[in-house]
Amino acid sequence: MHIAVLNGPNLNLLGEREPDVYGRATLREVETATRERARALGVECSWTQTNHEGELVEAIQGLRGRADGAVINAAAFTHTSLAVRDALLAVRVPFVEVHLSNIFAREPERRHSLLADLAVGVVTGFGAESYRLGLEGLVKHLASRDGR
Ligand code: CA2
Repeated sequence: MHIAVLNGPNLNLLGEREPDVYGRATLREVETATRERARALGVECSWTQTNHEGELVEAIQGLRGRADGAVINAAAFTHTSLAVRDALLAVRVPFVEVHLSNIFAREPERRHSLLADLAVGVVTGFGAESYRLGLEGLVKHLASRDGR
């Protein structure tokens, strides 16, 4: 099983600023922890971060036939991008939406996701742990769907 983890804009700054909102872990540390969990679960994991909407769209298009599922933190594009939504609708790869912060406890414009209704589930507000929880939920979902 191959799970792709996709990260959107500004997440490369993680750990450098706004630790009260996003925690102290760097994106590299979140990646390491997520890869370790993936290895323990026996799944392959790829990791991408981009600050560009078109690159995120292309990364999603590239999931077809390559990944069994995806863990996606589209960051601000979660709230704004019909292009990211359309790419997810096109590829129909099962995904879990994750967020470090609890988007429902933040400004009104962050409380709506253009992606969530397409997701298997959403994990929001557990800091770096959101990625691990999202990965575990997705792997269980895929395994039970495939009768494993
Ligand atoms: O809580 C999340 O994971 C978010 O997806 C993070 C996005 C934000 O736009 C979403 O509403 C919620 C922002 C990622 C930017 O991360 C930064 C980290 C450190 C310093 C500045 C930005």
